[in-house]
Amino acid sequence: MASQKITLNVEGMTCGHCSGTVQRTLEEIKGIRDVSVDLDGKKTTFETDNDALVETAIQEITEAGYKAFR
Ligand SMILES: [Cu+2]
Repeated sequence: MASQKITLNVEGMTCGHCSGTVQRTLEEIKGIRDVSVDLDGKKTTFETDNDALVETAIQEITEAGYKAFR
């Protein structure tokens, strides 16, 4: 499968600590690369070639205490 750029909306981030937590959470998922988090824009983008990892990303962000959706 080709690499895709995914954007997720993330709600609940209020500061750089929050965005750093989301960033690290996503970087720990094998198969997700090039993570960036936009605190003001309330979103994150990353690259993956495994579409199933988008659900994993949403779950991990939720477990970290934020709300993520496509
Ligand atoms: Cu914060």
